[in-house]
Amino acid sequence: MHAAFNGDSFGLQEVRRFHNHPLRISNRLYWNVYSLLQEMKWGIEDAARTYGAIASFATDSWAVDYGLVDTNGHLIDLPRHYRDPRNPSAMEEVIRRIGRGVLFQRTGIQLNPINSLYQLYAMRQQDENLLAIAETLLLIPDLLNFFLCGEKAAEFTNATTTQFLRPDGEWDTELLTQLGLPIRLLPRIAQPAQVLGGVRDEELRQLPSFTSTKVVHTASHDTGAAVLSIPHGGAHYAYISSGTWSLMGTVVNQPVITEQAQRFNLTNEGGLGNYRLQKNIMGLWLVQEAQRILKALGEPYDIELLLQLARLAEPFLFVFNPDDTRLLQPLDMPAMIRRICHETGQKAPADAGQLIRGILESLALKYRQVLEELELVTGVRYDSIHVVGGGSQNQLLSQFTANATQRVVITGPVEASAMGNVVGQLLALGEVSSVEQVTALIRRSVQVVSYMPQDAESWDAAYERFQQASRKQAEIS
Ligand code: LRH
Repeated sequence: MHAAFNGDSFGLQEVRRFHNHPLRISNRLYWNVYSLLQEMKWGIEDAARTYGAIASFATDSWAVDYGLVDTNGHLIDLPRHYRDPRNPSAMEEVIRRIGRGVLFQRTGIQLNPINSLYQLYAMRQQDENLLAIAETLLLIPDLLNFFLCGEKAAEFTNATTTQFLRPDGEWDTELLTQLGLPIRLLPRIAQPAQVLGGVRDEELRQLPSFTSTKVVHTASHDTGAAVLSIPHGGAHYAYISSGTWSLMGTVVNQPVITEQAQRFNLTNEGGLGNYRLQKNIMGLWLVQEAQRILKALGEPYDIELLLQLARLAEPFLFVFNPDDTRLLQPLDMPAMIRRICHETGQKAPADAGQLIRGILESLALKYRQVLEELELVTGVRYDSIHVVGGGSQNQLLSQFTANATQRVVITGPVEASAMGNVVGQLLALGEVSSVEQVTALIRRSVQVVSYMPQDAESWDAAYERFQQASRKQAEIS
């Protein structure tokens, strides 16, 4: 994305869009980070050709995944995908050794098999040889920054998602040592909204005026960036950063590390001068995977068509907890959902419309549950829910969310992470000077669409069924 700031507001133009498919080799899941780097470089070149001199650029990406580099700066292996099947058992083992309560209290982070801590532990169990030659662990945006500018650092917002950062913002070397994980891998921690360095990449340096382009640390965790772009009016609000995941939470000043937060398995992820008290919900991954299988079966899979079919399908045919760990990486999503329907004594979806409707209704009901948990933990009632990110374009889900929660849902911006990314750069470059200024700037730059709650009664009844099904799922899985 290219951003142009006129001192008052900013606009974004898409420069280049590319797929990021996981790569499965022998039932291991990787990210092709070399192809991401190449696409990024082409994107930067395209932007420089079209728009001329570029003041700065910054990278944000999904959290938790990392690459290991050796003393000569070689990437040792392709970064593993957080959905790699090795992680859930590694988490169980770490829990056995350290204890659930201790893990949460030391880090404030939700116990989730995707966290870097469990990935690193799995690596120690299965690939100790790779670990032995590693010098530095770099999360995905840190790794891409290293490729482009040669600097090694762990940007704070993303580093919190590793689950080996303490609430005071320092690495938890004691926890790693207890698990036999090497602390020599940890780079220095760098705060967001600061300049990291200049461009070292020889090809990029050949671009006009690129020798003065700065590489900046924005909030490099995409969710951290997305939440910076919420056009809120200052009142109490909850948010959903909606995409492959649904990240639902609220912004707090300090991590909330209480027994209740632990019981609800909430997380505290680092932001720009604040934290996000949040739950990571399985999100539109369920729909994306359903689409992949429908396509393979030669059935309709276009999202607009599926949403039209879902609109016409019977309401509440089945409801389920989308956070069932079996849904993290099933090879056949619709089959796994049908299995959950049978296990919970419900009718299973017979066609694509029913399937998609049930998924969206279940997500909305999950949002209600998480909203209730957030409100219990903070003691605050949230009058509105801001939905940002690609999923905010899904009108059916937005209406369901308003209905299930009986709160006003305000959607937009769609390109939330990109907007937040830009804001981090404007702060780093001194173009804006405070988070308050940022929100005013965002409100001037974003258009929103609101949804009013409807059908309270039928959604209340469905919520009862959702809770029953969730309890049953917890017994079985
Ligand atoms: C969303 C996200 C989320 C993480 C997940 C790995 O893209 O960064 O915040 O938990 O990806």
